[in-house]
Amino acid sequence: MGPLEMAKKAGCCRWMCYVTSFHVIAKCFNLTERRVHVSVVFGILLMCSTGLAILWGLADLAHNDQLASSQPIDETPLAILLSPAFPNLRWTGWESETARGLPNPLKPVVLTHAGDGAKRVFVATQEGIIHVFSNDPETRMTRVFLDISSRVRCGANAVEEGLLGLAFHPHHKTNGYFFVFYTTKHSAHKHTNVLSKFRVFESDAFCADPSSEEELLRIERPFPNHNGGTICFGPDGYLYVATGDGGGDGDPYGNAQDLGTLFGKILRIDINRKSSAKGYAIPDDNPFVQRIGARPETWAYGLRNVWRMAFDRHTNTLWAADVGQDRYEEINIIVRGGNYGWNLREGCHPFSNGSLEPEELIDPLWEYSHDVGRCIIGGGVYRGKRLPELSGAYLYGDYVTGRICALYYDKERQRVVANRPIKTLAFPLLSFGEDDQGEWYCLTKSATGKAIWQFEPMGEKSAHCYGACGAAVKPINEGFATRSVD
Ligand SMILES: [Ca+2]
Repeated sequence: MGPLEMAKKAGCCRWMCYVTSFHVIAKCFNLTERRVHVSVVFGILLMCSTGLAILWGLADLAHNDQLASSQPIDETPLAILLSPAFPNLRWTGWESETARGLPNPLKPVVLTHAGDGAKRVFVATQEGIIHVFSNDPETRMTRVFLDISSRVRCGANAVEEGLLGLAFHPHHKTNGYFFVFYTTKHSAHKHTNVLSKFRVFESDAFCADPSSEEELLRIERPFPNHNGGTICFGPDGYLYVATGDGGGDGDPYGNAQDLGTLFGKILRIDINRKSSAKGYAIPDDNPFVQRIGARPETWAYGLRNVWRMAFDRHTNTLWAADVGQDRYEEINIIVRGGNYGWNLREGCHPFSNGSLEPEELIDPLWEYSHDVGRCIIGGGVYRGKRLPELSGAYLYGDYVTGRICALYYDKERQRVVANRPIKTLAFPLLSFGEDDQGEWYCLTKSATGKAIWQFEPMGEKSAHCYGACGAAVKPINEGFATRSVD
């Protein structure tokens, strides 16, 4: 029942009650004709007032709707801050300087878990080393789980390349498999990404066998930037892969809108089966399997450079942050077959001479302009226990400003209701990660090795440890060029 029907029904019921009551009263008390006429006049007056009540009700409802649509977004800072998650942790094999005395910052880009209940944390660095350690704040030393740095291309002139993705097989506990997405040195083509499967040693579940690599997918890229690189398993058991648009400014080849390429997509593949020509199979219900000329791996498209996507472990919704180019950074909920607009649109705004109508494209549920930040770092939906006020919020940040926020999305009303900043040190944020308990961390480039940060309630000590509130945007001065990652 709509608002109009509700108001009418309420008003009419009231009027019928009044008139009926007067007739009953007149009959019961055997009133004279004159008195009944007076009653009728009085009834008419009541009817008019009931009509006014209907109009009043409608006006009230309209006012409420107006309030709902113009309700401001809550942007008050959260009483939460970041603190070192494993303050005593040392990274096996890592030194803060190279042998030649040059700075050698730690660059962790993935934090995840094996889903096996063993309470281990895995952290992958961009240069190609995966560390593992116990999920205990007192942990003192990592162990090298896998070192493929000799295979990973991660140069100073290609800062977006390297080891970019890591995901454990849903049945890792029994089969020992995990998957890695990286830029390889072993290719005649300079910029080549591979998706590979590895497994742990049968004799040691805490150590991966470097010789177990099985390459599943190889993508040769025209440019070194926009590699995407996030890989994660969905609740359906399929592997989702973000590819990036192939690089260059403005997606010069129109890859993201071209269903015939793997660029600018989120792929969905079945790594438990193999088709005749591929290291994986295509799920039958992928959206473009029947379309001639389309790559059947495609799950969603029109994406520029998704830097981190993650499934909400409660709702199974896939959230993806897409890095913008000139003006806007955006957050999307990914649906089957969705076209997210790039390079016809940037955020909710036209880009280049796009020909598709906006209604054919899915706008982000949230965007921010380059006045606020320049390069979004996606996190995920918080479902941990330590911070109830974050429950259901999507955590994300910005590489250039270091700003971190919790975005609260009302699924029923399909609107963002809050975007609340979290106090930070404005450090060079690289990524986010979730442990097996559903707690989220953020990862930063670090000269000291202090690179994993946890969210914690703001206590008294925070006032002494940290300066201005994280709501204030401060630039980073660790030598990061504004566009070094885009
Ligand atoms: Ca978009």
